[in-house]
Amino acid sequence: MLRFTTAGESHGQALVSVLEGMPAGLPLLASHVDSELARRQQGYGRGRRMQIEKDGVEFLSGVRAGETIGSPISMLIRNRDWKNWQEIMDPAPRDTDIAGGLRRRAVTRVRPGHADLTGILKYDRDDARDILERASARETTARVAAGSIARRLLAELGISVGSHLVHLGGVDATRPVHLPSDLNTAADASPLRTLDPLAERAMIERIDAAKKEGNTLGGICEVVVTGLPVGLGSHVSWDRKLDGRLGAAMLSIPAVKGVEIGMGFGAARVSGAEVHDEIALAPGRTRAGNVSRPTNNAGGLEGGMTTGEPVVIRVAMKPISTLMRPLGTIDVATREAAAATAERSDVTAVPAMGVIAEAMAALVFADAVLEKFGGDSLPEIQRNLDGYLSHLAARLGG
Ligand code: EPS
Repeated sequence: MLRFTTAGESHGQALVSVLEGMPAGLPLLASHVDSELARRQQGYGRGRRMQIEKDGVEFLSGVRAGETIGSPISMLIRNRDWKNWQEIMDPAPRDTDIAGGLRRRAVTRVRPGHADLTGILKYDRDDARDILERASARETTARVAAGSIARRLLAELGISVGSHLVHLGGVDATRPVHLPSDLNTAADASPLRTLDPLAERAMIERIDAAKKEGNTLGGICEVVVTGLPVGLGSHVSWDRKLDGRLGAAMLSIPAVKGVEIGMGFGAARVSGAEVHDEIALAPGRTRAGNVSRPTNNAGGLEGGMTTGEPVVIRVAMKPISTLMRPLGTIDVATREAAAATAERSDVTAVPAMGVIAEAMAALVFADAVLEKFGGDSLPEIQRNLDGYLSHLAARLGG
């Protein structure tokens, strides 16, 4: 239904994002995308690169007079830092002098945990820059651009996507029993996007200490999607189950190593009576099929389909693999033991990862919405959703 692809190197001229399958008639301004790009650039613990960039989108196609027109939406986001990398990143062949200079600046002390080593072996390159430029999480800018349009579609249908940080570098945040109704406004007010001010202080201390040590930190964000109608996704085939589609989307984010839905791994440690969410009639809860649950341990998904309760996904990110106090490695040019390359990088990017996870969730849910409600224009999708909701309203004594 919905397809997107990205292109671009971290220090190349620009990033490109192409999103295909959005209906016509969706109001869309560059500022809708730019505000999400700005959210991704925030977060305590980021390096100097984020002071250089000020990400902004240029629509190249698919949008006219403030509305989508149903054609592929292509977007360009320029890298401001490119002007400092033009010679290194130049696509043209080099003369011998320049080639010699660039060889001396090649990245050959491959970083443990990064794509450097596996990438040069697989793609048969001598300079790990050919790998790291694309493996860089800079690419996620283009995902957030596509995700911000998916988010616009969902918003028109009453569905919202938010996130907050629940763990950083060994410090847990206490999760409020009731999340704020505008989750992102609350989370974005914190430099770490966490709702626990005490934990926030401890996390900032950890980040400062890690920076002094030349070390890096990982963490966990929780994505929450509300307003979903029951029955997106399907139980009938493995590749239509939303748990799997969300898992794949989240695990594709650089440095993400784990995903939990609802109670997640915790559900494996206790009995069924402590896990499954009991069902009661609740007329008027149309999107949930006129039922309610005292708990949401399922995280809003049963049988690969939305239940109508909030979808809750936790996403775990490992520490960034570029350490300023480098780990031991080999130099692939000299074949000697060496300290890994220490390029400028962030101490942590977990707050940004939450925004990226929101974008990926928005893309998965926009796809699931288009699958169920179809339609080539926004009004057609709205009519189809309204028809489904009035059918649901009449069921189970609603
Ligand atoms: C990154 C290294 C840093 C980060 C970058 C990801 O960039 P640089 O090497 O230019 O200092 O800032 O993240 C972004 C540029 C971004 O937009 O998120 C890496 O090696 O993955």
